[in-house]
Amino acid sequence: MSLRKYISNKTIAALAVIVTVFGTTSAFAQEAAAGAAATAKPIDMFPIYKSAAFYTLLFLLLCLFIAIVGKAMRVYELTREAQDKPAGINWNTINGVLFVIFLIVGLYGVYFEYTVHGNMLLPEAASEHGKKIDQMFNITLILTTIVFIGTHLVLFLFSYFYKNTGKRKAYYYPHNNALERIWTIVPALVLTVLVLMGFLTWRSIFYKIEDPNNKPLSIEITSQQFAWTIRYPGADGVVGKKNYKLITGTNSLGMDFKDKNNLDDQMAEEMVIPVNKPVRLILTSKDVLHSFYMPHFRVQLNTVPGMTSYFEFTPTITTAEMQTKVNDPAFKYLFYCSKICGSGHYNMQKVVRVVSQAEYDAWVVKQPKFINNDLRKQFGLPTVPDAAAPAAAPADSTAKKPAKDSSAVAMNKPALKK
Ligand SMILES: [Cu+2]
Repeated sequence: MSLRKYISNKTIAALAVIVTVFGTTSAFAQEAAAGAAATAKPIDMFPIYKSAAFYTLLFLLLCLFIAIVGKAMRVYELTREAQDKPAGINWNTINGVLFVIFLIVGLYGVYFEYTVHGNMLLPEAASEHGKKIDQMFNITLILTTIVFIGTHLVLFLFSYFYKNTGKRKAYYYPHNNALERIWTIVPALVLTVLVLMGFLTWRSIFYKIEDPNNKPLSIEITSQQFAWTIRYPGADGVVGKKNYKLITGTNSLGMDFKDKNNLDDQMAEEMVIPVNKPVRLILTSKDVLHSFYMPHFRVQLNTVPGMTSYFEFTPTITTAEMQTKVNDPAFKYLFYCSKICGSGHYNMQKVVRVVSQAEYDAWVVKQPKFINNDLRKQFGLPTVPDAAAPAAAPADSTAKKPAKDSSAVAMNKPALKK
């Protein structure tokens, strides 16, 4: 017998497969039994489950399994064909049933996402404009869910009910103007409404009419790799000018102390804001693009080097109130960087505390000033004897100035004039 004939002999091939399978299985079983006998305690599989190689092998094994099943079926069909018997497997029915299974599993997945992961959504918005954003989010979610479920029911059930049975012939239906109009106009109208809502909400957030009786509190936030600097305006309510050319080891923000508005500016380790009072964030960056992100307040805006951006919002729920709402006494509002800005990006977060006006007033006077004697000397200002102490006392006499518009932050301008 030639080698070719020897290999194609069915009986021998089948025997070889059985022997190989039996041999490998028993070898593995013996090894496992020996392993179990030698080591009394079970093997720690945790590091294996964590490795990528394990899942790669598992995936390859699954592919191999599918390939073997596929090949076996092909052989079965070819054998029936060669023997002039009718096809053994009705693929149309199998495909139809698979479509229905996919529909059921998929819809269960949607239900799971809405209930289990839906519970992990952010709590209610803690700011005035945040309610509008949540409303838009919910409307969009409801509309898309209805369309999603409707189209998927139609798609998969049609595939099941109208599968080829050999008894029907497909109806040739190339064109229908009425249908074309409906599926163009309806989505266009829905999208127009959604886009307009977004546009109007955006305008209401970014183009506010200032209430003279409730002027916003200005807070400047400067981002850098990988930290935030929070600057409060001090007693004058105005955040002073700064210039990147003045940045030194002692003057990390490059504050221009020739601008008197800078003399009472304070630094803070956390952002403390009074409830129901508008806050005007002045956002700048020292190096690369970062993104200022306060998820609970639905606030997010990039901080861009060389340019100042503003975001005004009004917090409506204090930290203590939110702790009761989410039933977590350790709850804290935070702000983050939401732009992948480098290796320490994950570390860019700070605490936000929303408190009553009285608590805020008591806190803010305790915050230290940016200016110190080194900076005073540098800018030719008279030094004060006890500069090390935090500025609990009222601001310097030089800093007294009536509160004007807080938009006095004009980066670079003084330097360019020189
Ligand atoms: Cu960042």
